[in-house]
Amino acid sequence: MDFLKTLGIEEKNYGGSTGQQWLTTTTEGELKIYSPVDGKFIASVYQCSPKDYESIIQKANEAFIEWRKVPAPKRGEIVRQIGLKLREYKEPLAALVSYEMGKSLQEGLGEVQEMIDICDFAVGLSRQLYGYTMHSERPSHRMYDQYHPLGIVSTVSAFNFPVAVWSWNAMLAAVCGNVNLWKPSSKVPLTAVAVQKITAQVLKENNLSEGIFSLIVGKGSTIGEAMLNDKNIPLISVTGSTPVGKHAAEVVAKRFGRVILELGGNNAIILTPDADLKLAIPAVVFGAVGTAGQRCTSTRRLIIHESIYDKVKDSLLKAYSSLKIGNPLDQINHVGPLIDKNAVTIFKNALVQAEKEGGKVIFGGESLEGEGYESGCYIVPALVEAENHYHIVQEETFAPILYLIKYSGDVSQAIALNNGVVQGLSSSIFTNNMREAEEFLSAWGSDCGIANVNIGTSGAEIGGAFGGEKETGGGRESGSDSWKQYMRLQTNTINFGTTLPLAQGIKFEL
Ligand code: UN1
Repeated sequence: MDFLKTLGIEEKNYGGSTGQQWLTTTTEGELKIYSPVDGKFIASVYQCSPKDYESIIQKANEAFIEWRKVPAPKRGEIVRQIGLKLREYKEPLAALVSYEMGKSLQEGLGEVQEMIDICDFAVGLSRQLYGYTMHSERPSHRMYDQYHPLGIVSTVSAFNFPVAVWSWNAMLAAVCGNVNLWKPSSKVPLTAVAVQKITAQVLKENNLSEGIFSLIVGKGSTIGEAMLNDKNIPLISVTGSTPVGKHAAEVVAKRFGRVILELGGNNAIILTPDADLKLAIPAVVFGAVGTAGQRCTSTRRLIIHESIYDKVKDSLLKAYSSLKIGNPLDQINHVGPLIDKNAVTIFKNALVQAEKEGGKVIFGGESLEGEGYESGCYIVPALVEAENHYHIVQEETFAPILYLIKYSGDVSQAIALNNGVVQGLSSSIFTNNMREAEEFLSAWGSDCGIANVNIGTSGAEIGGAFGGEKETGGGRESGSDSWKQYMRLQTNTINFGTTLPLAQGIKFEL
């Protein structure tokens, strides 16, 4: 495992850092990380104590006082160097992402590429933190708005994108003048430790203080709760399940903090009679089985017009039969393991429930045993004929289950099914019919944060805003103008005249 050495991962690692300095607590429990790829022990990480949390916050607050004074393009220069450093470490970091999380090496490389891309995006952004100027209603007055940093921005990331989601938040937050605190998923803390060490090199090379990029590995019940309740953190970005996000939203709202929520998705692809199946079938299969169905944007429902239903079903059965399942570091395989054995149980239970509700599993569902499958986390992706209203179809099961749902009538019927769930992250339509495509994108079309035509639901580019509506939480990360959430908007009015006219024409004379 050369990549562990290259990344500075020891057999035992500390879980708290303010930059280059690491906190040395060892009494809060040790997370022993086993790879879902082969079940082998990789390394362990010590969790932080509430006292560690306090000292990290103190350092971060001190760092913010200075960091906010650094001109934004100079902050961008630091982020540019982080992007260069990530390019240097792309291969080993991708290998660790794949080995710790279980996604294919190609997807691990893609995830690190997303980090690099968001660095480039943030560098450009550092010269474009634009506000508006307005014309004042009063003579000799100038009015404009500007964006200021918030303070400590904290990112709580999920296991499925162990590094990219942090970078979407942290790189934007950093050029905006904030300092960052990262709480990674306890299932994949090693990649976070590795990234912390990479960023620390850049901070050291630039003689920057501790506290600009901090890491805390710890329990949700202590550290997570402390963060949610802490007025020192004006913004928390949470990626995770809907119940986790709901709790975070409630707690943070009580103290008037801000949240960016990127929660569950239940993403559908619509196949209309005009769909080009040469494009659609690979997009559906990648969307459903890529990352073993563990992306927020994974395709979970396929809404197929009855006139092409049998044809689509046959093509999918054929495609699924040719899937190679196994070690994701071996490029020949399409599908790797689920994150852990608990996820396998959840996958199997979902299939049982789907059948109970009247669904029919027409492919897959088995777990794999024997040579190469020792971790017990490998399963065969499932195809299930189902109806949209089943309870299990309404839920996000974080596994490769694709529900085939038939529709009749026109595209509005399909859109109603697409929208007929509580989540609202990603959605797609495959059609060559311009009217169908435009209706899908219209105000009465898809209600999701992402709506695509003739491409799948997953694999969003970093340049667009990423997030969704309804129980997906409403937050936006990454591209477009998501950066505005990491800043506070201030309106400034300046009187350069010799009188004091009041707005709204009010007369007040002394
Ligand atoms: C996630 O699953 O949390 O659109 C993020 C995609 C990736 C990001 C997914 N760019 O599939």
